Amino acid sequence: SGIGSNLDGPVERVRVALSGLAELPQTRLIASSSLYLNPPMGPAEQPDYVNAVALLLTRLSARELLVYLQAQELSQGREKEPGPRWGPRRIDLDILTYGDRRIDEPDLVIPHPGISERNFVLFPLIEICPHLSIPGRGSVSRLAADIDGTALEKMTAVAQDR
Ligand code: A4P
Ligand code: MG
Repeated sequence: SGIGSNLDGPVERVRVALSGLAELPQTRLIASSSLYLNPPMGPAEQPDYVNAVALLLTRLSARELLVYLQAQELSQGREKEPGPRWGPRRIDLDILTYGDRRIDEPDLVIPHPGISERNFVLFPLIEICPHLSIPGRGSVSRLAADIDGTALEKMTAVAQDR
């Protein structure tokens, strides 16, 4: 799962999201990455994002998982109405991959179409599962080799308390 926030205390938002993931039914949180501070993709006149990724082991179907993730977004106060494309948000929870499944439906696309271009997804993924293979696209390490990750600032425990 990919996690992103750039509003209303993003570090805390991401932490709350991680504990929410750990408490999902029929699901175990296997690993979570560091938090990464990074500039916005999309409209530049919005705050920096904090991003992280988590590895889940779950018996939920991809669609059930999506429903839970959306419920968590709402419980963190994310507005239901979509804002501008790639605009600021309190919390965004995406399913990045689901095993080796490929799903292409109007409201659920897996693997998430943005993975291969997004440094804020690839570099955190490398941290927790470097050998993860993205169906149809190769391993995260190979994908990340083509991407500039210098704008990502890994947040230390101290910096996170700012
Ligand atoms: N949906 C389809 N596939 C999935 C999936 N694999 N996981 C559908 C989750 N949802 C999926 O999502 C819109 C619809 O996508 C959902 O109803 C679901 O059925 P949304 O979260 O409401 O909308 P969104 O996230 O605003 O859409 P969009 O355009 O996909 O935004 P992104 O791609 O998530 O980008 N910059 C940095 N640095 N870090 C960020 O995290 N995030 C965004 C948002 C922009 N810029 C960013 C970041
Ligand atoms: Mg989303």
